[in-house]
Amino acid sequence: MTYTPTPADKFTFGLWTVGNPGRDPFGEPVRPRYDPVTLVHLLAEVGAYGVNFHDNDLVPIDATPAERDRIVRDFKAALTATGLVAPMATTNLFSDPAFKDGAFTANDPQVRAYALQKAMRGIDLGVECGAGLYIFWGGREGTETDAVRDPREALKRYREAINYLCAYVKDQGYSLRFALEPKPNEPRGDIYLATVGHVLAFITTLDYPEMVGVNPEVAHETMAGLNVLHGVAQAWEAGKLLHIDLNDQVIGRYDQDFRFGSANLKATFFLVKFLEDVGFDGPRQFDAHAYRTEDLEGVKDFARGCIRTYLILKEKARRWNADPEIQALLAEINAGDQGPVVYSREHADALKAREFDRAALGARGLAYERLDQLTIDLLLGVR
Ligand code: DIG
Ligand code: MN
Ligand code: MN
Repeated sequence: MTYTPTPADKFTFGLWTVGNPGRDPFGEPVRPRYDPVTLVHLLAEVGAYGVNFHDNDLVPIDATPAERDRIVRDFKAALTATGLVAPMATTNLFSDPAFKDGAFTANDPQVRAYALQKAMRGIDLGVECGAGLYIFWGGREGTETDAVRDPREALKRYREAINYLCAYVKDQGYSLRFALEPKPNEPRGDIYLATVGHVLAFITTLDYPEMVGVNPEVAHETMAGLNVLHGVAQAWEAGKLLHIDLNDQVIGRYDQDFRFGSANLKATFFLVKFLEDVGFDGPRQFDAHAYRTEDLEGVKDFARGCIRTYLILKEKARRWNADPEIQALLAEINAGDQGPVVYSREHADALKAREFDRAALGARGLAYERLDQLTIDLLLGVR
């Protein structure tokens, strides 16, 4: 196996990932800021299918209209030259000091209005570059103290903004869907819509829920102490898994956005297996960045590593699904399964009258240790 990516894998990176200059709260940038065209060519070199961007990753917030047009023209030319696409775009509603108290949920109505304007312009830019999906990550939509606003007011403002922007997309006739990206905290002390579950519930309250899905991120669900696969599977089952941010994370830490699979290999394996088993057809975005220790070659190593690990685990998943001992064990474990239970008066009466040997139920060995060790053996390359 060569683990060489193809466009069919739909691996994407944001400009902000391979373009991350390595600044952190305790240190200055360690890498130059590369222009979007350079980054597009870097992503083509490592085998990406596409490149995503925040409005200001591409067009500086203070660019003149003429500068904007030139930048967009050069970016689209680089896409054409490399064959890359731009499937997703988003708005930076978190860097500028104007958003220090949030954007859509800020207490200042002028800030909320500016955020809507910036989002509409970002949507226009994304559509102009070919995006079919627009992500909202509310990095500043939160608090350090709940003295400042009732959380219900925050949710109402968030809902108004998403409803307004859905209406804008419909009015413009754009073929664009939205995906909300949850995160529990950082940069705000606590962020609204903290997990996949919060977002799935929130979507049901919108005017156009059919236009809105979820963009789970591995690091963010992990920061919340949750099983990433369970959230992703619930989003999928709800028909709301429109996109996914792949990276890795050590629990209990700030958002590390590590190279995919570099921290929790078994959890990453089961996530890849799920995405491949269900035939997830969305872009697989690596929303991650290289260690601060790296130079440009190291950034390429990082990007190649994200891709390589995904492809290795995709092959491991194929082998897990074909492994006779693993599949025999699964068949044994699930032998008694009689399919869905559907209520009827007769069924309920019979079930209430049934005798169960509770001791025997508790005594049965389930061989999960053997099944998990076979998985570990497979991941460690000894089967
Ligand atoms: C961080 O996880 C966020 C931002 O990078 C961006 O808005 C979003 C898009 O994937 N992820
Ligand atoms: Mn993150
Ligand atoms: Mn993300």
